[in-house]
Amino acid sequence: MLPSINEIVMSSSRRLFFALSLPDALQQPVIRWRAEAFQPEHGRPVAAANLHLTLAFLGDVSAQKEAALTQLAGRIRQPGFSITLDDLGHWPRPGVVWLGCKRAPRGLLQLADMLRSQAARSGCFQSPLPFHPHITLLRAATRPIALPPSTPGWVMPATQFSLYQSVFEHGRTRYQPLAHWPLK
Ligand code: 2AM
Repeated sequence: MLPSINEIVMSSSRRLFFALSLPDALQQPVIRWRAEAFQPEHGRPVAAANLHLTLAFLGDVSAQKEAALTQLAGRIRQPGFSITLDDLGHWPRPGVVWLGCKRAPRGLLQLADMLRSQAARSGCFQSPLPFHPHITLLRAATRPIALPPSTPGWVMPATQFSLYQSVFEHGRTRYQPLAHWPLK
């Protein structure tokens, strides 16, 4: 049977997003703390290598649009910044427990705003909800949870941002970095 137009379009598109990855040095402290703070029934822990803060979600993007967005991202000139990870929350509807910041640094807001505007202008649907910077720690967390009163307040340096592909294979989601750009 011949593939439908939809199947042809989908096969040449990739599910992409711009994000800051959690630096290697913070991955183990965060997952050790998470193991103490949460029980297995609270939700499914996100793999250490997948921990990231999304700046702009692009959805399924054609190769042509991906090339245009990559070029625009490469033109962004911004200094680095640090994010204090001192906030924690639970969104029961999507079933997400997240780590975030009480005060988002201006650099983070500017970078996300720039990438989200470029994405919108390129035709990628952007949620009308305000940007809420967060690192998803647990998924499938739909039941009520008593959250720990505080976090250790790790300081996360952001020295680069990246374009990722979300790849679903063998029943798992993996985030494949495609390109990085320095913040300096
Ligand atoms: P989440 O962690 O809050 O689920 C890759 O899927 C990344 O893009 C995740 O960080 C995810 O956020 C985010 N994401 C997935 N779908 C999205 C959507 N429709 N709008 C905004 N962000 C989305």
